[in-house]
Amino acid sequence: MSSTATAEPIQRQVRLETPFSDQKPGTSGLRKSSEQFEQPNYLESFVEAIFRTLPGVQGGTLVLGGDGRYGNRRAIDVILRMAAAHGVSKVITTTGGILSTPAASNLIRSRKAIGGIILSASHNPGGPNGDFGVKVNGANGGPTPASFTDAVYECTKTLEQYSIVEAPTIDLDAPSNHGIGAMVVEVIDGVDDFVELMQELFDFESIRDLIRSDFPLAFDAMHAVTGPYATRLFEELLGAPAGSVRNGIPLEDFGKGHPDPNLTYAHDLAELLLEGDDYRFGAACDGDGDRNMILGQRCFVNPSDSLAVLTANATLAPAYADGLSGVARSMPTSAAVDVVAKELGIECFETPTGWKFFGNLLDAGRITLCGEESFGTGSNHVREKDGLWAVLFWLQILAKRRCSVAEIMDEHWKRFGRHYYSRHDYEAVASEAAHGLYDRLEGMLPDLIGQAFAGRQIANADNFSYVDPIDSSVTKGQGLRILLDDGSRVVVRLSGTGTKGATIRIYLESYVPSSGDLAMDPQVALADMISAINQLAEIEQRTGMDRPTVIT
Ligand code: VG1
Ligand code: CO
Repeated sequence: MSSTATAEPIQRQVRLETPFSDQKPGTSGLRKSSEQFEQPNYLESFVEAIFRTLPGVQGGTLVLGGDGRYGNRRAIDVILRMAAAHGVSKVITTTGGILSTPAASNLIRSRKAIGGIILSASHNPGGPNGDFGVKVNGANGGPTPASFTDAVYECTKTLEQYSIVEAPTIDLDAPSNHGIGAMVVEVIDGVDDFVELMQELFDFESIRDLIRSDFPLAFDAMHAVTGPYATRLFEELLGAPAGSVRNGIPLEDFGKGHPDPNLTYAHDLAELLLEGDDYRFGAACDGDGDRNMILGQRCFVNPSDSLAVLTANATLAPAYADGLSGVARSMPTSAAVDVVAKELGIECFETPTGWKFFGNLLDAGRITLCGEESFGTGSNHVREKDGLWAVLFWLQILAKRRCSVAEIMDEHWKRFGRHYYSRHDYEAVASEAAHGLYDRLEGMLPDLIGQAFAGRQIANADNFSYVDPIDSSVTKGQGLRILLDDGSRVVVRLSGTGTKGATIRIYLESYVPSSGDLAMDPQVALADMISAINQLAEIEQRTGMDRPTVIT
């Protein structure tokens, strides 16, 4: 145990005029380029505002770690020294600073911490030319609500100094205990507690049997945070052969990749599963481990469908054997889960985009599972979406049902009907063009009702607004919805997580009952709606792009 006995706080003046002038109130944490984070006092100013705003800092326990990207270790060093200066009594951090977002959520809850600081820009690329991020989670383990981020923003507007101590950099190479002044720093293996939790939720014995029975699988960690977790889970505990986990070593620049588990950025894995026959199951997670993509042999599972399948099969996992209290999905996520919830007779909630909106429902016990179309699925076991949890859940279902992923999907659609679904992203659009397109479409909405659209009629059109069922808080302006008379719909949103220009997201959904054609290519099934929205919103004229950057 090393200790710096005299760690007196030093006040440093903040030189930047308004360091967060372009930080939008309401966004969770701060996600910017690495270059911006390297400006003098930039990280420190934001962290100061966090420590001034978070309840219980004096004498409290804090969880700290990140996805291993460039900037992770420097940020841990700065935050530890600032935590000591603010009277935090203990910081729990991890070997190599490696801690996935769901594992952090679990630690905050199990160690009764006041919250956690997670260093990640999630699925955005990393490295000196990539992005960095600082996320703050509260005592329930989940992303802090808008009221907290707004208060941090207010604080940064008038910030003039921050408080820090001088202390040698703590060695993160092995589990150990340290001290900075009176503050204890506990370095633990960030994988252990998470793996234990997974063993409580799922029947590892049955998954092990499945994997032993000629069931080759490929997991792509994308050189991001899930590598060490996946190696422990799949190769060491569940008996998958060495090499089943690909790109399993976390790298500061993610091997120059884009750690976003979708068909575009996890292309190598997608090709292995969709064009070859060597693997029965494939999966990938994002930079910080909260997203998941599920693939079967020649079968891609749409994330909206994944939530519906987990809901319909939940009782196959020990943790959910007694059934679910309810489910929730974000507004742009397809209504596939709604149909299952109706049949199960449980409540189904529709929330704005972003995991923080599930927090109140989970805390109140109103929902057990929830998910987003953006490859996010989770449950009440933590307060974040959880990529590896979703992968294990799928393996659990396959272990009990002993059929292929494609068969699970076919049977699901035969029972509940199919929600054809696709998301088209136009990335790095000039900000003015994107806002111009969005504002124009929003202005048109009232006049669209009753008009023809893709051979159908527009039944309703609005900008989604949400009243939280637990605390009655209202969140407005969450996305433009065009609802057609046959239940199909198009949603248009602007991304809140991009760092270059603006990203326009177009979500398309059309329902076919179980008696209809269930085997179409979604792009074909949705083709008329795709061209109708492209025309209506003048996408090509206004963005100069004749196709989306990413199609899911
Ligand atoms: C995107 C997704 C959203 C998700 C958010 C954070 O937001 O669409 O569903 O909650 O990323 O995910 P946006 O505003 O860009 O559409 V992560 O993996 O960064 O924690
Ligand atoms: Co993420």
